[in-house]
Parts: sequence; C-alpha cells; structure tokens
Amino acid sequence: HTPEGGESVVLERLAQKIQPPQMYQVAMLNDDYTPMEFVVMVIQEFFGKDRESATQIMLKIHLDGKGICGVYSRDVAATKVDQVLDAAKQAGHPLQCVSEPIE
Ligand code: NFA
Repeated sequence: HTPEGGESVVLERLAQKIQPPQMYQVAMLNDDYTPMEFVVMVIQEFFGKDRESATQIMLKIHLDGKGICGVYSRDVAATKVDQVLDAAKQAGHPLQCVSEPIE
C-alpha cells in the first residue's frame, strides 16, 4: 500500500505539525559599566528570578562574559530583549541582551 512512498511525506508533515516550537535563549552580555545591582534587578523583574538566582546569573555573566537569563518562544524572547534594552537605555547603562535559537 505504498505506491511511491507518497504517504510517508504526509506522515512526516503530520509529525512536524505536533513538534514543539523552536525555543530561544535570552542571554545577557557583560560590560565594564552597568552596575551589578542594576543587572540583578533587571533579571528579577523581567525573568521572574528570585534575588539569589538573579545574583548567580549576574555573576556568571560578569565572570564568563555571557549568561542565559531564560528560554522562551521566539516572540516572548524578543519582548524580553526589548524590555531589557529599554530599561538599560532609560537608566543610561550599556547593558546588552540577545535572543538566540537553541538545539
Ligand atoms: N561587569 C559589571 C561591573 O563590574 C557588572 C555586570 C554584570 C555588567 C553582568 C553586565 C552584566 N560593574
């Protein structure tokens, strides 16, 4: 019942339909000027972390140059990046933040 394997294409498409969406990590980058306290506050406010977790993430960024603040769908990740960049700009800090697909 497989004349030319055409139904495997259909099954493949069906399988793809139930695959979860591509996820994106939102990473923050270190710089020499943004105050540690500001970074901790931003991570708490926009990524829902408690003060302890936010502090650990901030220190990882400070020491390694980069750290992941959370993983989200593409649109949510883009919104997080916008929120962080807006808050940093408003406060006059050069803090940078990027969204990157994972897997
Ligand atoms: N490196 C910054 C400082 O020493 C702190 C910082 C951490 C900045 C994480 C950006 C991201 N004040």
